[in-house]
Amino acid sequence: MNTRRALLTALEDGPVSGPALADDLDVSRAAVWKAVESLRADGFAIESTGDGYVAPSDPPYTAAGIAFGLEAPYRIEFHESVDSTNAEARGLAETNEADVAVIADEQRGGRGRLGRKWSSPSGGVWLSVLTRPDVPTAHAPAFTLAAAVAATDACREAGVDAHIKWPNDVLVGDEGTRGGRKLVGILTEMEGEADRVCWLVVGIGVNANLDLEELPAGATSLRAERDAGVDRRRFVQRLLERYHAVAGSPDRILDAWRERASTLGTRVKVETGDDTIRGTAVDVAFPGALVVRDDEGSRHRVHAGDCEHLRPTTDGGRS
Ligand code: BT5
Repeated sequence: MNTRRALLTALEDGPVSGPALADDLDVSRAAVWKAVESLRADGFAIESTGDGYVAPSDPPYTAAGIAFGLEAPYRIEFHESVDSTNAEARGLAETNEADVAVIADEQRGGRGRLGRKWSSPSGGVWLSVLTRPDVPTAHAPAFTLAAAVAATDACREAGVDAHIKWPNDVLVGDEGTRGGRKLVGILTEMEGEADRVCWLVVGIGVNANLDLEELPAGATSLRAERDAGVDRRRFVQRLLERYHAVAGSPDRILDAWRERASTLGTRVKVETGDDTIRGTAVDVAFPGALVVRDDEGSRHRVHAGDCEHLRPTTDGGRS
């Protein structure tokens, strides 16, 4: 662990003195001082007191602030503005990094699926997690489901009653024909080698502290839904902690997804590119296929596509 990270970890347990830390880490006092200064430069205002160094009471929304108290094993890379956190994370994948969360306040070229654009003004949570899970490439869609579960939980904890629409949308409300107002979008990208995942980037975009005027029609934000902004630092910590926990328990992902999904039990229209399937969504199958029963009673497994909810459900499997 580098000195900066070790210092952040040590500060979680209260004041720590420079000499004690230098001893613990077997580094020079100058190295400890350098780490303190580098964290301060990152907005993490460590105080020097008679008892030693003390963490700021209100950590900022920066790399150091997010890393402080985070119970997930990701290195945090924070940017004020980037083209796309997914593109940044892919760049890191080429340099053999793993377990990094790239987070930005603003994206200038945020990306959706199939070349679509993702509006990403300052104030949102735009985040991509780079991991190297040792699984077959065919399992990659399960990580999209895990991200949807994690995002739903983080939004619910923030007081917004979110639910999942297959495969990758987190929505609020059921009105209209599309299944609700879109709060979160997820874009998973990966590279495989010999049928094993080499790297996986799960991009999660949450409309956090944004006004509806800043977003496309049909979108909503945490701030609009709860009439107050969220603490993005806490929100991101919960999101990363949930993602780490859910993605790390592959046999529980499907059940967790089913419990939070509004798609199951709903009449849907799914566009797969070559085909349009109408029917009732009856289940989700590993690693993420939607099972649709059409009006003739035939079952279809849909692996990718755009899903429209045809009418609101009364019993659709929401928790
Ligand atoms: C998605 O695509 O929903 C995936 C979005 C992933 C965004 C994250 S942010 C961090 C990471 N870095 C990136 O560059 N991307 C990821 P899709 O299902 O194709 O939905 C895209 C459609 O949603 C657009 O065509 C718009 O209609 C709509 N849309 C665009 N921006 C939106 C927003 N901020 N909120 C809600 N809807 C939006």
